[in-house]
Amino acid sequence: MNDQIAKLKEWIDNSDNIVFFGGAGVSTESGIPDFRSVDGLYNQKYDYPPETILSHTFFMAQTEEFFRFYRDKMLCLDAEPNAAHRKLAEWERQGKLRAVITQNIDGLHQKAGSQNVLELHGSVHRNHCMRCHKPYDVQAVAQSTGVPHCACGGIIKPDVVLYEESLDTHTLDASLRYIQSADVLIIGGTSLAVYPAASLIHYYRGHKLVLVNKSETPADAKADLVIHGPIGEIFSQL
Ligand code: CNA
Repeated sequence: MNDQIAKLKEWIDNSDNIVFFGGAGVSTESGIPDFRSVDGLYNQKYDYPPETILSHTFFMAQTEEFFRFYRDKMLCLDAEPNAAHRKLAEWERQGKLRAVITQNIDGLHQKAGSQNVLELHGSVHRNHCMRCHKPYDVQAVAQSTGVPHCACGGIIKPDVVLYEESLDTHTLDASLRYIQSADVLIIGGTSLAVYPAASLIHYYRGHKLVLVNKSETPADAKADLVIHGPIGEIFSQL
């Protein structure tokens, strides 16, 4: 492990075109649970798996149950960035990192100081009325009960990309461009199981593809460097 971390450090020290692509595993050390390494957690309290509850069909059909789950599991407003978020923000400030591309919706990269964050799946911090499109902050959802409503009577919907919904094309295109031209691409804390986000890594053309994950991923065989472990702990050594 130490050799691998030393190798990664060498690549980072010598690059000014690092791109990071991450997922829920980046925030577990901040106390936010991911989906796939906590099997069965949601089933203790909910009748459906998270992918079902967080789908467009479920949102439309069982809106109140959606918000019960969403407030309980997806709104972790007291969470603080960990060493991984902070290191990425530091590399950006130093002119080494071009972009953070994330599947997370928790806003922790921005809280750590990152400026160029591409949120493929949106953010809990942005919400809008489905009828009049008035924007709302996260507190409007967090402090409401049942289904949150706008003054106009419309439902307030979080700007998160639910299963069955399409990704924002501008965010997707920009992410592709960063990955295509990256020197070092670090992929961290993602099971690479959710598409189309997971397919982004196929656009990388360089020779420094790094995977930092607690468990194996489908891309391990393709990577130039694989480090299995907790990303915050690993990044704090860089
Ligand atoms: P996932 O499918 O739950 O996979 C997480 C991966 O991270 C797994 O392979 C874990 O082994 C790994 N992992 C967990 N903790 C660590 C750690 N400390 N260090 C390194 N690796 C770790 O999550 P993905 O992001 O791949 O799946 C995509 C979904 C989950 C996206 O749509 C997210 O929006 C959604 N999600 C987001 C959050 C959040 O915003 N924090 C939380 C839960 C789920």
